[in-house]
Amino acid sequence: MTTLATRLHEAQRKAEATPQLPAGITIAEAYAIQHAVLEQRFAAGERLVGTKLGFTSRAKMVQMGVSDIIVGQLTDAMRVEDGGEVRLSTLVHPRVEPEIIFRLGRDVDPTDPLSDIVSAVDAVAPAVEVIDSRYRDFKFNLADVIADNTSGGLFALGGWQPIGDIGNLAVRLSVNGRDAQFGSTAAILGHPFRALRQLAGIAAREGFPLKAGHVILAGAATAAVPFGKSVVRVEVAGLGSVTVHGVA
Ligand code: OOG
Ligand code: MG
Repeated sequence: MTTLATRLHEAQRKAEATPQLPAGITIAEAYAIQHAVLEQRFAAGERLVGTKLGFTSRAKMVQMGVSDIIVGQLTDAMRVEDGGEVRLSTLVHPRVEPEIIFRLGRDVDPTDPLSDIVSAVDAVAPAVEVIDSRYRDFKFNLADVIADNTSGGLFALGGWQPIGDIGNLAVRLSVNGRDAQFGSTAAILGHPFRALRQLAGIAAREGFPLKAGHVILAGAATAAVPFGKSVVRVEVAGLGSVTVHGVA
C-alpha cells in the first residue's frame, strides 16, 4: 500500500504518468492508499482545506466510464486565486470542469445522524476544478481513481455567496471566450444538496473530517475538457464567475 501511495505521490510531484494499479484492490484499500498519498503531502507541509466529490453527474460518469460517487481531498497547495495562472508543466494531462463549491460554517460529525451537513453549509461559490489523473492516458478503474485522490489537481473559486435556491442554476464553461460546456446544477444528483449528503455517508465510512471552514467541491455538472494554454472561465447563474489562465 505504501509503495503504491509513494508511486502516485511521485507521479503527481514530477508530473509523470504512471501505470494503473494492480487488479484486485478493494474500495476500502483504495481509500487507504489515498490517505497515505495525502499523508505524504501533509508531511511536506500541505494542509487539508476540504474535500471534493466526483462522478455526481451523469455527464462525468459517462465520460469516464465510472458510476460510483467518490471523494478526494483538497489541500491549501491546490488552491489557485481567481484570475490566477496555472503552470501546465506541473501537471500530467490536465482537464478543466465547472463546479460549485460549498463552505462549512461549523464542524460536522459524519458519524452522528443528528449532525446535518446541509444546514452546516454557510456559503457557496462558482468554482473551476483542474483535474489531472496520474494514470497513463487518463485511464483508470474505480479503485485506481480513488487511490489517486480522485484525479485532484487544482481548484479556484469566485466570490462566496449566501445559500439561496441552488437547485437549477445554469452552468457555463468557456475557453478563450468560446462556450465549451453547458449544464445545470440540477445535473448534480438532481440537486447539489444530495451530493453533500452522499459526502457525509462516505466521510463516515472512510474517515474524512468535515470541519468548520472546509470547502467542498460538489462534482462537475458537465464533462471535463482538456486544459491547454488558454483562459478558462466558469459562470454559474446567480453566483458569478471564476477564471484561470493556463500558461506554459
Ligand atoms: C475523476 C474526478 C471526478 C468530478 O467532478 O466528477 C471529478 C476524473 O474524472 O478524473 O472531479
Ligand atoms: Mg471535479
